[in-house]
Amino acid sequence: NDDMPVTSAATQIEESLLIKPVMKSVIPTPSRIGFLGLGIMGQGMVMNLLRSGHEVTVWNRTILKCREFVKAGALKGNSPAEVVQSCDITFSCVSDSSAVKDLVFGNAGVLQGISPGKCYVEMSTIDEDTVQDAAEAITARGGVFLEAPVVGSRVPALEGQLVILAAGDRKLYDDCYSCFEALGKKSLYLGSDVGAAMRMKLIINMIMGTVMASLAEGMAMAEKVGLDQEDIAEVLSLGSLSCPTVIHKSQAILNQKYDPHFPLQHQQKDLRLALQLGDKVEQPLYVAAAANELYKKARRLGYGESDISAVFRAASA
Ligand code: NA7
Repeated sequence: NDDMPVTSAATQIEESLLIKPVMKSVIPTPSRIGFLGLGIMGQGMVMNLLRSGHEVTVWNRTILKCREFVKAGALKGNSPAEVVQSCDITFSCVSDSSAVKDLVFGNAGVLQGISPGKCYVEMSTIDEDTVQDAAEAITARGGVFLEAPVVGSRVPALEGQLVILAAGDRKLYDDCYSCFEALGKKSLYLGSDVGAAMRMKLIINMIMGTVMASLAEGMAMAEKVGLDQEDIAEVLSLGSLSCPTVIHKSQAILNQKYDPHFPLQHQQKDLRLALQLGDKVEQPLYVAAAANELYKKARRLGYGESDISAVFRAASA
């Protein structure tokens, strides 16, 4: 059924072979690094930490995903608490606020491994309240906290080309220098106020989500008025809208290739969280609110785990 999300393992492997991590001369910190969450983002990030010579201990809820990383030189922890106990700095990158709550406050969770001086860096994109609760609980036990959500999806994660937005403990930010060098092309410290980096990240992803939704509607309308989508994609690529998102996502729509670079359900989460933030400060968000509905519809159609470009399916339904 060609209406169903397409995720071909063969094409993903083919694509992975085309990815060339940017060669960097990183001097790895001697600190022991922990990493919780080997999803699309975590996988690329851990590979780049290992490649640059960091000692990394990994944990993932689905244990099987650790195997490839152990083969590549990682150590394996049996629980988040154990990783935090055995490492100096532990990073986490999991799906959403509820995953972070499970990870931090759950049984054998991060909190149980925190003792004075232990450092924890939250890289998932979640709501401000949750990240602040986690920060409070960790610092109350003598731990050190930094939030560091990232801008970029699967390919930038694999290539070490993310943009890291950080807020919280300044010394911990400095101590993460070699890790951030390995993971990204730029890191920004936005101050000691935990929440500032999440706010920045949500605004960036709100813009991304509305641009993608608009592209999807344009491509859907092209079809309805008898235009060739390929021509629309070409004209877009020649004009001032030519940017990696518009180029790659119009190709994804043309080729009906929705293997996840940025899962659609995470984009909808980010729009939802951005709308909540707008609500808090009485900022009208007409365009983002409309885009959010389109992503909700795409989820309903079964595209939650597909790439955000599958929002086209909701626009063209
Ligand atoms: P993915 O590829 O959807 O991966 C999600 C990860 O989160 C994956 O490792 C999951 O483990 C893990 N997860 C989900 N729920 C839980 C709970 N309850 N407890 C522990 N671990 C959990 O997401 P991405 O890598 O694309 O994105 C990660 C974040 O970066 C997200 O906030 C984005 O918005 C930005 P699993 O393998 O399913 O056992």
